[in-house]
Amino acid sequence: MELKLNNSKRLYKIAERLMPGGVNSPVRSFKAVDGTPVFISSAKGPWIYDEDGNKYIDYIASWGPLILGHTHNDVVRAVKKAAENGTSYGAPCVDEINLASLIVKSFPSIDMLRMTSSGTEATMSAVRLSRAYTKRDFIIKFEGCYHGHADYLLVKAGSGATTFGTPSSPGVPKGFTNNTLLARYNDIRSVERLFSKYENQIACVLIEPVAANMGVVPPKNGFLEGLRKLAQDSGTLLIFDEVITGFRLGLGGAQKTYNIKPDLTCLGKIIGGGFPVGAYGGRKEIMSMIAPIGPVYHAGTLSGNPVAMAAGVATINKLREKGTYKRLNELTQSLIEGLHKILKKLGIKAQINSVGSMFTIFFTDREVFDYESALTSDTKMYSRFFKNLLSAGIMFPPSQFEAVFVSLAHTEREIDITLRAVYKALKETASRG
Ligand code: HOZ
Repeated sequence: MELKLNNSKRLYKIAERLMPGGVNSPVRSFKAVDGTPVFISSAKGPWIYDEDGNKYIDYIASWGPLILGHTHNDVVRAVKKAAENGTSYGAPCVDEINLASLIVKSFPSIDMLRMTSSGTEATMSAVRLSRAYTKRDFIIKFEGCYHGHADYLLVKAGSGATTFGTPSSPGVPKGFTNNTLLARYNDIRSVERLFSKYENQIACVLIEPVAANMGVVPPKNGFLEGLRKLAQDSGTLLIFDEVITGFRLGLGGAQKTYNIKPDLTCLGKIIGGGFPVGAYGGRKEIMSMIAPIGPVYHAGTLSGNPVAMAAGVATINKLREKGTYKRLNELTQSLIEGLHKILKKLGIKAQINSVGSMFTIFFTDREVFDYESALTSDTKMYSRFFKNLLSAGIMFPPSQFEAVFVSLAHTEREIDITLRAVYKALKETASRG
């Protein structure tokens, strides 16, 4: 059944004249799935509504932040109250302390942190800090991991960079990436080789502890432990980019799940409750190098913005209620089990990688454990699946190389509707193969 999308199409034509690709962030353009984006008019709980009056069960969740679902009452109330008091002060406010305390309480590796306005700024600033702290220049990143769009991190980067075939962006002078060393996710040998080649020269190992920007790729047993040891032995800082996993996998993020203590942690998404926020933090001794108490510069007019802080505090307070993650993970598990059954019934070869309440379906018969294996998936098939699902009222990410997010607003009812839609969508996807 074709969706009626006249208004979205009309709006997209206007948007295309005003913004590259009609959007302010590439993956949401639907280009990767050979379509044009739906324009959203409102959202509530697990549901999202477009400008043509269609409604969808949303599994994008604004790419991760909306773990409580859309327009959660507590968050909206907190935001309204904060905004009525003042939208930005450029001066300290109490909710900065409240949010920072909640983060410190949840992440034992963080004594002190600094707020930013995005995850990109958080990773950029954490890398700068690691270089200043170690007095070294080289950094290690992993193929397929995405850490925002700082120049020297756009090397074999995941997310939109992979989706649109430019994992290493033009416009980045070679000199800017000369100090970025690439290793393979889940391949500790590739990291060991770099450590022996660049002995005592590596400032940090930067990683998404659960990769989620080449689709979801969990760490194999021992991989994160191996990184921790290599970094420790070489005076290198281990930086966990938990922009996606922070407060998604549990209150203590992936570092709690896998019991590894990084030196620095980057956060974003959920800690802003749907507003633009990032943060980086770690041991006091390292964080004390940040201006104004140390020489490493970092600043931001909207860093610690009172409305964003209030949204973050309301979100985390809700997440701290008993049984939250258990319910979220069980619900996700029932969706994933249903998906496996459908795939089996229809004889479709696919891998589902999942951790907690996030997962990705890869249309490949290979195990997906790194960038290369993620790239074996049939993106054309994903694109057909995405479109069939959308027509059935289910919004999955419009790219193979992203994560599906379940929220606390989803219930068994939405999971049932989703599974029925998935069955039809996959049947059609396979029959038109
Ligand atoms: N980089 C985000 C996904 N990993 C996409 C953000 C967006 O388009 O909103």
